[in-house]
Amino acid sequence: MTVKQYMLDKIAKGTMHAALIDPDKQPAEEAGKLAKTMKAAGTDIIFVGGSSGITIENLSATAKAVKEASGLPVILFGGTPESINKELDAVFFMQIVNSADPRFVTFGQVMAAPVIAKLGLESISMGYVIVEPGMTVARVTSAKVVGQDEIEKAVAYAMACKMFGFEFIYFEAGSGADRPVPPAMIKAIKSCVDLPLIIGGGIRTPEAAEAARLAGADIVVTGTLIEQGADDAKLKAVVSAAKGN
Ligand code: 1GP
Repeated sequence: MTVKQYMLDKIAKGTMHAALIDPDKQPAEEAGKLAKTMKAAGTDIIFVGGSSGITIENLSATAKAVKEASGLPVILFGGTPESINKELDAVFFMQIVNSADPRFVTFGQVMAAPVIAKLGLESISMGYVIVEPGMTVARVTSAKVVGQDEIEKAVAYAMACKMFGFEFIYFEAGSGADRPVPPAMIKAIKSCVDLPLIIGGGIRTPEAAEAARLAGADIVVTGTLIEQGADDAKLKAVVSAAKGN
């Protein structure tokens, strides 16, 4: 089964939880342990990637360790064209739709496409929109962030993603954000655009995870909480709230 089909099957039954593991934040062995912990907490899929410090060495070692330790599918989220490798199960072929830097809109993807084809990796297209505060990813990509209260603009971005033909959309408040994507924005996007909707950035509590799910998120992503070494009970509470079980 493809990773895309795995996600669509899960989404058809309810909201998924994805754990984001940044290969730059810990050695691969430690990443494997985090993935195993997250699998026990109920996570459905592991996203690997980050905004800086990604190399083919740390990305491939992390993807391998995560897969071996958790048995969960591993999908590249972000990263660089040079770091794509055969340890990945799939790649989110992303366009940062509101980046003002063409490297993140087209040129990086043009570099990555032949590598993905040569390795025979599954590629899943995704429109990625950065919402205020945006954090590091907004700075690195020179994004024109969507304001927390700019709901119409967020919906317009989502509609454009649909018209571009993206398979998934991701609305991102930025890793470590003090405010996640507002539930009202999630609800408005979901009511206008029928694409699988991924929400991440600043989700660190069961309340925030539940709010994203109830507003219509199909996949809720958490990263910082995992990196900060939250205890097993907290991780399980956030994953359960994201999934509604
Ligand atoms: C970042 O959306 C993800 O790309 C996760 O954000 O680290 O704030 O959980 P956090």
